[in-house]
Amino acid sequence: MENLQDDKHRDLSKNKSDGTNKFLTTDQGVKINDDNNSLKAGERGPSLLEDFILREKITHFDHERIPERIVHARGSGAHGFFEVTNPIPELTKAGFLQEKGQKTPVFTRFSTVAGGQGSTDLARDARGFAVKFYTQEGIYDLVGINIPVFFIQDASKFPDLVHALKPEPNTEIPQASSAHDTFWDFISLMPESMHMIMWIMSDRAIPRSYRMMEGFGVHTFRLINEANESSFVKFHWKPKLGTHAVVWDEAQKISGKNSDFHRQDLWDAIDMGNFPEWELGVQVIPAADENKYEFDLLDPTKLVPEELVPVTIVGRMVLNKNPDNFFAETEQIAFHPGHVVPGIDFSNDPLLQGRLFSYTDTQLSRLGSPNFHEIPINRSISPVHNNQRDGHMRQEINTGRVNYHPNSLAGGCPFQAKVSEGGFSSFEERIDSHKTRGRSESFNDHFGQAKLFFNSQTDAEKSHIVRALRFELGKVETTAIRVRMLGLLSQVDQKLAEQVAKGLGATVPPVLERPLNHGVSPENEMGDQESQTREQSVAASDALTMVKNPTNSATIASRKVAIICNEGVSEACVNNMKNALLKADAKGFIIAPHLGSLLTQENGAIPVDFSFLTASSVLFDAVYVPDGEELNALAENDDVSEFLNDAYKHCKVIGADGQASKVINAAPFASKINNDDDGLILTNEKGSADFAQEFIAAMGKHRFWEREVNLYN
Ligand code: HDD
Repeated sequence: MENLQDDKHRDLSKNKSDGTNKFLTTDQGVKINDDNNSLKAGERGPSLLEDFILREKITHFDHERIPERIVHARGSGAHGFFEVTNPIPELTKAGFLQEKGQKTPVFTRFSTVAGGQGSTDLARDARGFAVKFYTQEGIYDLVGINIPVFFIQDASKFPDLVHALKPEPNTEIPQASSAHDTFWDFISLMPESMHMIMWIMSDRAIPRSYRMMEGFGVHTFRLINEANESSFVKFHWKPKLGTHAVVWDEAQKISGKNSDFHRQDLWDAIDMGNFPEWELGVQVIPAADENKYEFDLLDPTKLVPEELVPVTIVGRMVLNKNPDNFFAETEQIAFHPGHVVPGIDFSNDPLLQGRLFSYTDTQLSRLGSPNFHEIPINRSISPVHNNQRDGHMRQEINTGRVNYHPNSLAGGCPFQAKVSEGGFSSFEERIDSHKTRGRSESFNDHFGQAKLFFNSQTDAEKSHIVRALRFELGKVETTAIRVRMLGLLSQVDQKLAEQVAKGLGATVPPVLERPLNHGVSPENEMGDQESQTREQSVAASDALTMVKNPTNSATIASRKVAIICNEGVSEACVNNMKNALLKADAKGFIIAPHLGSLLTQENGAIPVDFSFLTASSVLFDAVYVPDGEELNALAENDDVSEFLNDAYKHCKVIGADGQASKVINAAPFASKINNDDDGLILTNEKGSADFAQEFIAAMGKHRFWEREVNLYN
């Protein structure tokens, strides 16, 4: 019997472009006649086991999920390219860094660390920044984060850190949040984490967009040149759009309004042709300078201040294509810090050394097979020839009978490559030492750079750190953990600790004579190595703040402005602002009490993008209320008040022209307005070009922190 109920939707002409017809088939290629009904013994009878079409479909469905990543489960990625702008052959023989203009395809995946796959994008967390370079010499993965340091110094503590950070095992609460007892219990006993804690409590941990984050390789790596000379290197990604964040109250609200905020932001930007771009920079430390600094280059809780070693830009990365299929590409991509190419090598950083084991191991259980390199997104573009064979889901059909080396039957093929032929050889570092489980004394300074980071922040940023710590420790139920944390914070900055303590209704304990050190238990606070605070040769660094970050400029490219309108809105005002925003590469969206369109003052109609139900201030960078006729109704609308109040509270630009100031003056924050507030742009004029320019210039200053109560100063 023919079963073509969907005949009326058929358009076979659309399906011929790739030369195949697009009939529905089974996985074995058999055309399916009815995909809507299972095979039954009579129309009202039981289903038949014989129905291979039903069984195949359900079986495949039953196995559609693979284990999520143990950390970094939630992420988004995109394709793009890396282009060399400043070749560095004198430092590295890596083929993809040799010539100006040389391009290498990349796939980049951004992620949060703690939450599960369906968790919110706006958690307070580090963000993964992992780049796969498909070079002519094989795959190179730079698997970094948006923070230049890490919590721990030795890989053996990573499972403990992650156990403590993830939801507590008895309740599986909380999701994607470090604000709970087990995390802070662990941290309060691990003073080496204090530098990273300062970063995580700063606004770096709540980025405005993946496109507005710096990226860091964290560890010190090695570059090796043709002469086999090695230098140490730190990798940096610098975003073209500057480094920006949201505020914590905003982050929590975004999590409710659109928990896919960062994922959608990345997708939409690429979809609209606003391709995000970063510069790749290197800090190069000559081998002879290995022991020159007050910190150890091998200690991943330390950064190299840019004042000591400047960042040299070597190229740029542009992400210009969204994946076609999230699962096939973003989910199945397998990164590994051990995927390196000749010219790049490892340092002895004990965290990096442990990572070199972990990543392949995790892919084996996550992707389920040693053949994960054959999944299209993971495939090298340079040819792969070896004697690795078989295993689950093997794709390659290797021919011939020789699957070993050395051999004579295949003429010795595939051959080993000499170094001069591009063969990888590890840097021959001389090691003359005792086998030990110890940790170098040069790793003992746990507070020097935590202070450097904190002292580099502006007052507003310090205040945000106080607020974040009050929030996080305020969620901790065990008093002893809070007190231990206050003790550690006081070793970073006494006033910081006191301000946090005030919010917790606690007092800062006196500093222990010998502070806690590497992971000691509370009963045995005297470990065998002391932690110290070493004077830093750099007291403060602008590269470490977000407000004064050198990557920032007045660009508002790709920013979103909410234009709050009602019936009778002035089309002239709306168009004036929309056009000015477009010229600045930003975009205005019409938000109104209802969807559809609005009748304008000029008797035209403008389409509405969002209603107050589906939009919220936290999803936009600034708010504008244009002149119009039904402004009293807007002024009395609770949704509008909340919209404007949030924009004000989150220190965003708010503008109104013509009669629309009355809407601002009716908002709850009106009594607090300070005449010096440069983020409030109000004019009686209607639709003036100067007004729009002033609004855009104010947006270029990003946020107006003066509105906040400062908790530090
Ligand atoms: Fe890791 C994933 C970055 C320490 C073990 N890590 C993972 C991802 C990033 C990082 C960006 C996600 C990659 C993706 O998008 O698929 N990890 C870091 C950084 C670290 C770090 C910058 C310290 C400097 N990681 C670290 C240690 C270990 C791991 C010390 C284990 C000893 N990381 C893993 C893992 C993951 C992972 C369990 C989970 C999924 C995956 O590898 O592919 O193997």
